[in-house]
Amino acid sequence: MTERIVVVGAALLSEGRLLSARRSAPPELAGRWELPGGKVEPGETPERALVRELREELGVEAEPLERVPGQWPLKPGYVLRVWTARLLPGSVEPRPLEDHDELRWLAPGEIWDVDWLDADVPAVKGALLRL
Ligand code: DCM
Repeated sequence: MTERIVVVGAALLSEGRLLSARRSAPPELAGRWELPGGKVEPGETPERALVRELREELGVEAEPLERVPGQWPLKPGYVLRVWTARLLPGSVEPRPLEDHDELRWLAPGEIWDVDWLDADVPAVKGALLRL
């Protein structure tokens, strides 16, 4: 049976803008933009993983809102699932603590100004419907 590793991504929304994060590693992905997130650990729910990854990568306290319908293949054995999310009241602003070297809040007209990872493009389109 094939293991399917779930990578969760957050479409973090604030004041009608979407957060994008520029990857600093690995070399083949560095410089491309993504929805922040990461792998779900064994025994962890995707929603808990999302909260953990946003805390680790961005230093924020956030909550998942809604699953963006669909899932998208990454490298073999990995699949991307995305939730919209919001910062909790009192959370600090996101900072690129690991994996990223720049963050941008994108207004609706700026969404396609950044070079999204291939897998993230359909996820971003889905998230935009909720912006
Ligand atoms: N990934 C992606 N889009 C995201 C998050 C991750 O395409 N929004 C990919 C990049 C890696 C894999 O998933 O190939 C695992 O991500 P990480 O290295 O962040 O754990």
